Amino acid sequence: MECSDRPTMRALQLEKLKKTVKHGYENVPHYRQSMDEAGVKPEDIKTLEDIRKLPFITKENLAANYPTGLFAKPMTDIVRIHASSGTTGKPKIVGYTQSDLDMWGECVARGLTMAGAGKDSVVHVSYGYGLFTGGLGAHIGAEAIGATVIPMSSGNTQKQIMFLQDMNSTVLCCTPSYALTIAEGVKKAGLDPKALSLKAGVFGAEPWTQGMRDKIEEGLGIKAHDIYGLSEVMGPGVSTSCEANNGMHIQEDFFFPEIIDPDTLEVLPEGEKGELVITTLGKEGMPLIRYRTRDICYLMRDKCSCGRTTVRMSRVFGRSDDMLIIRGVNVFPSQVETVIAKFSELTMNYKLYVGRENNTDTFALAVELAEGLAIDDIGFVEAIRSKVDHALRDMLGIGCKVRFLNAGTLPRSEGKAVRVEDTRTLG
Ligand code: DLL
Repeated sequence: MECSDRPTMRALQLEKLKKTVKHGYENVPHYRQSMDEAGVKPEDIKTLEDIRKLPFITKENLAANYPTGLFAKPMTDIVRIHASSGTTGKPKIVGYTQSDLDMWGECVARGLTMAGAGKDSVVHVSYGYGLFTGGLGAHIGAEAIGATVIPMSSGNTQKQIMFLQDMNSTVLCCTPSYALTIAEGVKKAGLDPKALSLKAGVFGAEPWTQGMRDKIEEGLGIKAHDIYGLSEVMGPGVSTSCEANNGMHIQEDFFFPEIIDPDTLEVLPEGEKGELVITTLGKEGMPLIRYRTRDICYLMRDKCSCGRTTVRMSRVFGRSDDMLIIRGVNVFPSQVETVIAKFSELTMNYKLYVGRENNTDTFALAVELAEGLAIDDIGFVEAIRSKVDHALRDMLGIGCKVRFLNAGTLPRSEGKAVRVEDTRTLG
């Protein structure tokens, strides 16, 4: 399927889309109601383009149907539950049938294979296990290819490094921020990353930049791959980057992607940046029809040197809803990260603080200096401050107050890094 020609793929997608829409309409009150309101029936889906007649589903709809209102199968057919945090304080609950789990395993297996993993690999999974889909998602894919899986979960970095060494792990799966924490631990332990057996990493669950990828690849002596997914839709493995490292191949026989303008909700021409909308093809437990992911990216259909013909999505630039608006300017944390990565004097451990004083937004960055550099070296700190200030202003179009910290001061991430503290909404 990953190398199929376009007509074959489109024919399969249409067949699965028709089934999904019918399944949703017949079994989920929300879909029946929203489609009735939009005046569209499952029989109206005759071409793939007809998907545009269907209403979107949003995370607010998920919250309104908490906990299991969107399940399209009875609980007796649901064999697994996962959840992720929702905006309203209640989690988003997702249910999987056995067939959904098999499909998930297939998707992650394809992603791990893109990273060179196979039956001989030792896959060290440091995503959290539990309701979060990272741990069990990477796990199910590694099992599907017959690799040896080490279900480490996250945390206890020293123990992680011991297992990486002693079990000759070849593939590491975790968040990019935790990969950096592990790389830092390897360095601190005085180990040469080349002495580890690690060859590749499959990192995702949070936005990251090329600069961060370079640091991880160098720090662990591996090739880093990007894996994307979200709990509502399945978990990791919706798309993964291949050896060409030029976008993530979407598993198109299981997911139909569209890019929309988040303001007008119009579908954008292919190649334009906007919000990713996903329709699941074949998922039984909780089918999602035109789910607004809020993730900002673009699609690429030009030929990939790896030979796969599936459409690729760019890295995720941020979310249309976690975008910060500071003094009227849209700011993505990833833009700040790109600036930080350009300075060898800085580490990728940083935190952004947004607040309000005298009716004006305040914006500050705390970032750690590289090992061996000290914040009390005033001359050095002032020189670097001026360079970082300029680079941030150039990138963001607004000023940002920079505070330097000694290496090792900020709390280390073991899962998704919390990069922003925005106190404006609290008062
Ligand atoms: O983070 C699933 C996952 C686990 C993906 C492990 C990859 C690896 P949620 O907790 O529901 O699910 O969060 C989903 O995380 O909408 C994106 O905003 C972000 N995200 C996930 N993967 C990437 C990535 C998992 N590779 C949300 N790059 C998504 C950037 C990502 N952002």
